[in-house]
Amino acid sequence: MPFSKDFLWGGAVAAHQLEGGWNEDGKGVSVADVMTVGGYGKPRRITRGVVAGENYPNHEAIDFYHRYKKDVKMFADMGFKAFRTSIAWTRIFPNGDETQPNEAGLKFYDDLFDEMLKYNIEPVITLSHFEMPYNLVVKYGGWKNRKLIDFFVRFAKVCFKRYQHKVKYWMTFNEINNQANIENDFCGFTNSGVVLRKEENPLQVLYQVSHYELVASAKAVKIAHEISPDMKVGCMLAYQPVYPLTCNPDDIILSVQEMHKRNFYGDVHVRGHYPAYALAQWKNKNIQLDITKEDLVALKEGTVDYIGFSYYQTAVVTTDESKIKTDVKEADEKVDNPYLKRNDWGWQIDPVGLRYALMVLSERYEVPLMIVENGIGLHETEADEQSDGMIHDDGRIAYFQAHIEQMKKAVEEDGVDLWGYMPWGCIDLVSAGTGEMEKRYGFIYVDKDNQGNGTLNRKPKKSFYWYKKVIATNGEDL
Ligand code: BGP
Repeated sequence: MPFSKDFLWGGAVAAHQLEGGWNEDGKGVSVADVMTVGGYGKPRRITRGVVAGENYPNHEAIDFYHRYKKDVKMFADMGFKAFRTSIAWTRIFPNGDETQPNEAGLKFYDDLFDEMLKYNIEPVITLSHFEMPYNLVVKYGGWKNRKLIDFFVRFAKVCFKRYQHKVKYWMTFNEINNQANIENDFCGFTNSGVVLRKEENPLQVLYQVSHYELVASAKAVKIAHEISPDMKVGCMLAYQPVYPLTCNPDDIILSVQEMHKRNFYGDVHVRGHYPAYALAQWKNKNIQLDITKEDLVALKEGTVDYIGFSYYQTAVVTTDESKIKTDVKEADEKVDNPYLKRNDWGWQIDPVGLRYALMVLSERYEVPLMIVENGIGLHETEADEQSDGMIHDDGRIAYFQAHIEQMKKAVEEDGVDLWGYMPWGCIDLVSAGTGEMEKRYGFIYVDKDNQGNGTLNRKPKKSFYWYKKVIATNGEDL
């Protein structure tokens, strides 16, 4: 049996994508609350403050805030051992810069964690998942400002202290490396509250913002360990391996350079210092950063206990310009992998890439790993229901079968120390990228459409029963 008996089978979500209740019980406005709906090829926009009728996707989301007891019960019915969600920073510190937390916000997560623990579901908690107080953007310019370190650390400390007896597994920033897309408004804004001005050097901003976040993360890790050595704090990376298109040595070098962009964050989080390739790049590009001696000590003292990562797809790079598509926006869509298919949103489906990611991360860092996101977005509506009243999401089942097979190999044949598997969007929720409901990932269908209409009723899909069997057999019966 490849998986240990306490393997954390479960599912993953993020506060702003499912909770709703965006202005209830003292919650402040977050960056997610000022995003518009977008769509495939149509990026979400950021409005200046909340604009009525524009920002609805995350305001109600799927109303988990009021329905969590029933949802957690459904997760328990599936046999979940773990459930990954995030704490909305704005429920705890509505503006981000106050000194006293909001008790009503803290209580919500106390109740949620109690509900999970009632069913022996282990909470796996991200502190900041594409979300932060909007006030910190308006007043301080988001993570461009060093002051954010203290605000985040205060928030982290309050959470660690309050939930130390309920939450063992933590992660600091969701997909911290996704801000390497800082030129893409969506990623820079949601990850770091950063709006890039024309006169600014994107790389300078990227690394300065990253530095402050890495220091904040390291300080949080150290504090968590001081509060309770039982708490395990990880980083969270979007891990998208990059393949060279050919064995042309120039393609190989390019693929390694592309991987540096992704590994940079893991390198600092796990090793506690900046890698040589980053120092060389900063020197060559004349990037001057505000880094103090104390910061470097903090990075060393706050290395992570494990790596949590999301895996959706791989990408291909080449130096052969004739193979690079010029009519697509997303970097991952520019070069096709002739061996792989893409989903409806252009994401390359590559189960073997998951094994590759596990091998590379495990060899590079020698720390335990946790897959905290993986899955496929599909178009599904109630019209797809079969006579048994269920949506037969066979495509999702096939996707997971193939990925879990590779996960098994990584554990059994490659010796990877894997703690858990938490597929993304285990219940349909608002897509981070498009702001739509239409890109569904769930084992559970939620009745709501892109315009925000629907009963919000929940219904198991066929994959619900399939995943239940997988968990019950500890991954033996796929
Ligand atoms: C990850 C994010 C999630 C999630 C997922 C799917 O990058 O951490 O928040 O949404 O991707 O992305 P999307 O919703 O754009 O399909």
